[in-house]
Amino acid sequence: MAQLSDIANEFIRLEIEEFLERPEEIERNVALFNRVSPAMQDIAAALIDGDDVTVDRLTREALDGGVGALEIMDDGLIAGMGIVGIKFREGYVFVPEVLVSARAMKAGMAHIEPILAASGVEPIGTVIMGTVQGDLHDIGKNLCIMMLRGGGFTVIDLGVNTSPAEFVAAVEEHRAHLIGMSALLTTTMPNMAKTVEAFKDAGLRESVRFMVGGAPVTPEFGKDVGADGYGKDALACVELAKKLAVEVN
Ligand code: B12
Repeated sequence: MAQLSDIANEFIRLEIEEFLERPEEIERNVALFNRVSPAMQDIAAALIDGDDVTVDRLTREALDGGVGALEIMDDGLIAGMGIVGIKFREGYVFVPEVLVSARAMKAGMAHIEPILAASGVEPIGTVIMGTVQGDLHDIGKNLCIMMLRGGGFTVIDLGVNTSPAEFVAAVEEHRAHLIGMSALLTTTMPNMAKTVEAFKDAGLRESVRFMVGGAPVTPEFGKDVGADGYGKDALACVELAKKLAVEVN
């Protein structure tokens, strides 16, 4: 079994020791950081520490050293944000600290995005993506957008706090058939259902397919709100978009 003491990065070891309390989260993170390379641990540590300059430098160095963009995204940036999320939930850090880590994440993503977007394939279709009304979280949505663009989709990004009417208007304007909704708050998840309803009211429900995602969203919840599919992460989002694109093309 993976041991805490086997994790190369001392900062990560201390973070797990000091801030993680739930046995399943300790076990998951010990296993995760034992699996990822020391270079990815360093990126995760700098992100947790909110050090955007170091995240920027380490991401560039890793890419120059031949590490894949996806590996950096999953094993460095998202892994680090996972710890930040737990510290936030437990009240060890607050909104300003999380924003500083989010800025560090953006510094790393700035190098990764062009690589993921440069696959040069013909557009498969247009996806309208937005975080639902009342919700300002956009890191996960932006990762999905990067991956969708890299996977050959044209993406219209409606940003955060997107009302049902804005989703409908964007679909009409861009003649799109795929919609991706992101929600990170249990209080905003019901706005996914409201958006699906708005499409029914506009007589457009049959011509579009809905994808839903975000940390608190589950496949069951997706079914309940009348979505056509749920994706657990950005890779799953692209797979789902490809599957649904076939249905509406
Ligand atoms: C960063 C963060 C913030 C930042 C957001 C910065 C930004 N630009 O996004 C700031 C500090 C602004 C913030 C604010 C708030 N936050 Co906040 N935040 C987080 C945190 C720590 C990380 C979220 C994140 O970026 N994760 C990393 C990304 C990569 O993961 P992801 O979003 O899940 O996305 C992945 C998948 O879900 C999927 N996916 C995402 N979207 C989609 C869409 C589709 C279509 C598909 C297929 C897939 C998909 O793919 C992504 C990539 O793999 C989470 C904790 C957590 N563990 O989630 C809390 C969290 C979401 N926040 C929380 C709270 C409470 C708040 C505030 C209310 C705090 C406050 N008191 O003000 C405000 C709300 C503001 C608002 N109205 O939205 C709670 C929500 C609790 C709940 N039950 O609803 C959480 C869970 C923390 C906690 N445990 O308490 N937050």
